[in-house]
Amino acid sequence: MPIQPLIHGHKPILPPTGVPVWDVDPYDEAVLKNPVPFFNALREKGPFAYLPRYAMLICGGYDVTREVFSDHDRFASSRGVGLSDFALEEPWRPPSIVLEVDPPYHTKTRRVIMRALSPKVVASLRTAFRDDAEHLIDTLAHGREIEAVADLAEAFPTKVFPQAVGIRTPDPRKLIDYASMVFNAIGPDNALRRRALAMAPDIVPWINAQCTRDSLTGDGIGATIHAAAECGEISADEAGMLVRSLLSAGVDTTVSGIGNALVCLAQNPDQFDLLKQDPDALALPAFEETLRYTSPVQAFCRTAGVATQVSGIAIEEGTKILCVLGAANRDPTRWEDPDRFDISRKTAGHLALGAGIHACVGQNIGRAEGQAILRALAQRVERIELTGPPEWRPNNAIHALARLPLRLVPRS
Ligand code: OVM
Repeated sequence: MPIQPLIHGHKPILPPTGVPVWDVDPYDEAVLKNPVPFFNALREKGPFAYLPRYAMLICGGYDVTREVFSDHDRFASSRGVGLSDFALEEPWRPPSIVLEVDPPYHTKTRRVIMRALSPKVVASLRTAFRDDAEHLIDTLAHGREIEAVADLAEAFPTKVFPQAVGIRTPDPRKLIDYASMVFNAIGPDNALRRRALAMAPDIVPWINAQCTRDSLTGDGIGATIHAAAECGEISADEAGMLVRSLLSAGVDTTVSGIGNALVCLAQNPDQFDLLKQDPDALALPAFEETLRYTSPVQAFCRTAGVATQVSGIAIEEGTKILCVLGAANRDPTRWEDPDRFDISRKTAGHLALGAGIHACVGQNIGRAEGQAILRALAQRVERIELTGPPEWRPNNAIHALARLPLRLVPRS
C-alpha cells in the first residue's frame, strides 16, 4: 500500500463523479472580507464542489448543508470541525469534549453544559445584561465618533460574559486573543492560523488557569459546571474542559454578532427606525436576522465517518466537507430576497447557530446579550451614522469587523 500524503492534515480525496472542480480559496483574505459573491458562486456549483487546493468538498446550499451539518451518525465532529483530521494529525490543543466529540460521550458532556446555560440560568442574568447594556450605551451615545468594535462590540461581551461565568480577574484582551486562536485554527495552515497560534504561549496558560474550580467564583456558570463534578456526573478535569469551551465559544461569537448588528442597522436606517418603534418586541428579531444575514460563524467542517451518499453524490470515508453556513443562510431557494436585511422576516431555520446535536449550546445567553444591546440602542439612540468605511477582519471561521467608526446620535 502506498502511503497517502497528508494534504493539510486530512485524507486527500479525488473529485467524486458529478462534482465540479473549483479552483477557489475560501480562505483568501479578499473572500473572507467580502464573502457574498463567493456564497453565490458556491451554490451555483450544485450540491458540492471539489476544492483541488485542499482535496476536500465544500457545500453551501441550504438543504445539503443542513443535512451534512446535522447528521452526526454519518458526519463526525470527533475528527475535528476544521481542515485537520484528528484521526490523522495531532490537534493544536486537547480537543473540546463537547464540540469535537461524537455520541455517546457527547451526550454526557452536552447535558452538563446545557444545564449550566439553560433558559432558567439565562433568565437570572437578564437584569444585569440590561443594566450593563443601558449604562454602556449611555456612555457612548454622545454624538461624537466612536470605534464601535472596541468600544461596544468587544466591550460588552468581554464584561458581562466572564462575569456570568465567574472569572475572578477577567482579561478582555486575553479572551479576545484566545477566541482568535480557536476560530483561526479551524482553517488551513495559512498565515491567519499561524499568526493566531503564535500567541499560544502568552494566552493558553492563562485560559487554562481560569478553568479550575478554585479560580472561579461560587455563584457563576463555571461553578454550576464544577458542581456536576462534585456529584460525580463528570470528573474535575472534564469540568475544567467544559469551562474552557465556554471561554472558547462565548466571546468572538457574540462580539461579531453585536458588531455585525450595528453595521446592518447603520446601513439599513429604515430597519433601525422600525426597531425604535418597539424595542422590547423587536430587539430579538433584529438580532436573529443579523445572525441569518451575516452568519458570525461562517463555516465549519464535518468528516465522513463512513462511505455514503448525499444528493446523489458518492462520498468516501475520511472526506472533509466544508459546510458554508453563510451561503446556506443566503440561499434564494430557502429565503425570499435573501440579500435584504429585514428584521420582520421569519428567521426560524437559519443555520447560523448550527443544527442537530451540536447546535450552539450557548444560544440563549448569546441571544440575551445581543437583545440587551439592541434594545438599549433602540431606546436611547436616534440615528446610527457611519463616519468611515466598516473594515472586516479576516478570520478562518468568523465573519467579524476590525473597525466600525460611527456616531450614535442620542434621542432628545
Ligand atoms: C469548544 C468550542 C470551540 C470553538 C467553537 C465552539 C462554536 C466550541 O471549545 O467547545 O462552538
